[in-house]
Amino acid sequence: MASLKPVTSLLLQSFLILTLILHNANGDQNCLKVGFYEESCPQAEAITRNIVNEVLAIAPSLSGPLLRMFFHDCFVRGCDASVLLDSPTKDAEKDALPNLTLRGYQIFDKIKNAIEQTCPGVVSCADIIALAARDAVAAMGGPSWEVETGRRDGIISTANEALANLPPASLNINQLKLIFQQKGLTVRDLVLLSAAHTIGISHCSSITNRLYNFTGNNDDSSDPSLDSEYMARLKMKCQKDNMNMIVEMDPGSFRTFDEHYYDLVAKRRGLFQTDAALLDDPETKAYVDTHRGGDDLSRQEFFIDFGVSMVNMGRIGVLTGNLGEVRKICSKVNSLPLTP
Ligand code: HEM
Ligand SMILES: *[C@@H]1O[C@H](CO)[C@@H](O)[C@H](O)[C@H]1NC(C)=O
Ligand SMILES: CC(=O)N[C@H]1CO[C@H](CO)[C@@H](O)[C@@H]1O
Repeated sequence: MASLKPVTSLLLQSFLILTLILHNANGDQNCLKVGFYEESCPQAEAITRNIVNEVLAIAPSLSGPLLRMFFHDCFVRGCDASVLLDSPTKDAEKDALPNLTLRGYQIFDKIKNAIEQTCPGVVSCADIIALAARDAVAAMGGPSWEVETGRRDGIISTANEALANLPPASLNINQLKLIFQQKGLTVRDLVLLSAAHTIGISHCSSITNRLYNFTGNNDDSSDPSLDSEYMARLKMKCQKDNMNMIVEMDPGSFRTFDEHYYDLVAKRRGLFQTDAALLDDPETKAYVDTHRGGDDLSRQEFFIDFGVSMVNMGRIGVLTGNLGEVRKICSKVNSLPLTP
């Protein structure tokens, strides 16, 4: 017995050392972590939060775009701020059709400017998007969570990739599950992240087919899965000849981040087919059912779950370590590629 002991402890020791080495090799340098800028730019998170709060105090309707920007960034090429890049030839992600309705680019410029003045060249635009999304949710009465940082910015942005990777509002549950799975997200993440539609607005153009052209034959057909009373109301707001109008995503509380989204979905009043589709899978439906008309406890649980799924989304395809760059201006790569 006694002679075995040193061997065991030696093994244990080398195991610990090995773990430490492995951890350092891809831990601090190459992984996301909470508080990545603690030493290099301790003010980064507070600067972001203050500007988001300032902007939303004046224009709360920008909270939706701030949250949505994170989704559009992460689903196309990973969370690398490629969504913010300008293209001289107008074929960047922001030029693709789903973007039409993205707003708030100037807020990122404002935050980036302020941070660059304090710690130049340190904080990535990709991290600013992740932080601003968290702060926007918190500012609307939603949860807050610890945001992992350490992302670097990408240098490529194409409209085609945005089209190929952003889910259209007409997807069914299987297509939705597949696209989330391809991003490394779970069915649970799907039902949680969809609840982002508790804030913000939609343009009528995003639901026109659901109201007037459901079969695709221009025959005035509407989606039977949408509550008929609600359908009538939407048709009043979204008349065929005026698809630039907007509707609230969660009528009455579109500026409050709450659990009410699940009430709507359960009542067949989710705005998009993708919202309605959450009733078509046992796991997503179960989450909707336990969180509709929820009490305090259920709301607390949803708030925690939502933060977890936002962290998961924030890990999609990230560039860390020496990959990518830290952009000086969020809409431009630091140096143009050396191609003719
Ligand atoms: C599940 C697939 C999803 C689809 C098909 C989808 C689709 C859409 C569409 C069509 C709009 C309306 C755009 C407009 O017409 O103005 C919208 C708005 C919005 N989406 Fe999603 N979305 C999805 C997931 C998400 C996720 C994961 C988030 C964030 C975590 C998100 C956040 C938002 C927000 C906050 C708005 C309101 C934007 C505003 O107020 O301007 N969405 N979404
Ligand atoms: C109706 O739907 C079909 C199929 O999606 C589409 O090709 C057509 O352009 C739509 N019509 C209108 C008026 O949007
Ligand atoms: C804000 C923004 O860049 N919107 C662009 C979205 O895409 C269309 C083309 O599909 C452009 O015309 C918009 O300028």
